[in-house]
Amino acid sequence: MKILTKAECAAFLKAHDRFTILSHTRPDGDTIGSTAALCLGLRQLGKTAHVLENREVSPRFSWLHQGLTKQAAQPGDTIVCADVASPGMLPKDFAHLLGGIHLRIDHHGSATSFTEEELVEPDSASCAELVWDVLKLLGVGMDQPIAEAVYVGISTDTGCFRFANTTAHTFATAAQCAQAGAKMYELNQELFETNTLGRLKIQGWIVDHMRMLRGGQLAMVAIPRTVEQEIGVTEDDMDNISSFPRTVAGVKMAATLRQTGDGEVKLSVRAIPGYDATVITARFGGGGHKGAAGATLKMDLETAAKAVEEAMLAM
Ligand SMILES: [Mn+2]
Repeated sequence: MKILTKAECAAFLKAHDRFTILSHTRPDGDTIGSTAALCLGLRQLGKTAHVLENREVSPRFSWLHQGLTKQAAQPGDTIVCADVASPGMLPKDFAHLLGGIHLRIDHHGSATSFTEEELVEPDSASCAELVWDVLKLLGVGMDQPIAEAVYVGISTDTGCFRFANTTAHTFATAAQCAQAGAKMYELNQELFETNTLGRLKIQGWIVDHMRMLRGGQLAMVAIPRTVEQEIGVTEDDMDNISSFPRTVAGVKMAATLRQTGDGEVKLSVRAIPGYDATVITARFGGGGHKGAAGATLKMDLETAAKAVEEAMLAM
């Protein structure tokens, strides 16, 4: 594996002509925005580029891939993945490409190398701003579709410029998006100011059932599958729901447990700067960032809740 600078990454892209671009499983705005922007930028340079259709993309983001997808990579394609931190983050549909991925563009600090070459900048708030830096080096002009793809990546990975990862560079890139005509008000309304009824209902349930520990500094909630079924929430409704209990005043760290199957619980921990969410998830074989981390627990919900509570109180 070879580590590239932005300039070397640009040179690599310039030297190839036919691209298949991969996004990650449970795709978020950054992986969809990054792959869309990269595809559009390469096409602007006269290259043949497609994103590989990711069947997990929700309607919130699928419009960004419209007109860019193909069903399968062809032999001889240069394969690039964006915002994919580890082989485990590739969708199952893409697993057969493992070992044949040429380039990875990413911003995850905890990443595992699994491609021939990689450009990884952990200080970059989003993968999308990194992709744009590389495209700019190639002489790509920011048009409205590229601007909106980059903006969706940046804004979703920074919680609309509120998270601690937001930098001056993040704002500078967003300013270029604005200049190029990205409809920021409409995107912000849709991505950050709109709730589904299902999401509001599960938030209501969380408010009624979360437990406050250590004088209100820690919060935790365990959501049985039957509750999700009764309310009728979709995965889209539950997207990033774990950041909700963290928003209660005084809470430094919050743990959300979802019963995802019989004997399987998904744990998500959110923490403010100065606290490390991975301290909790590492105990259960998980990982992530200090501010946001996760793990899968092979136990029933009650046992899992007890174990997580013990882990939090042991901090
Ligand atoms: Mn990202």
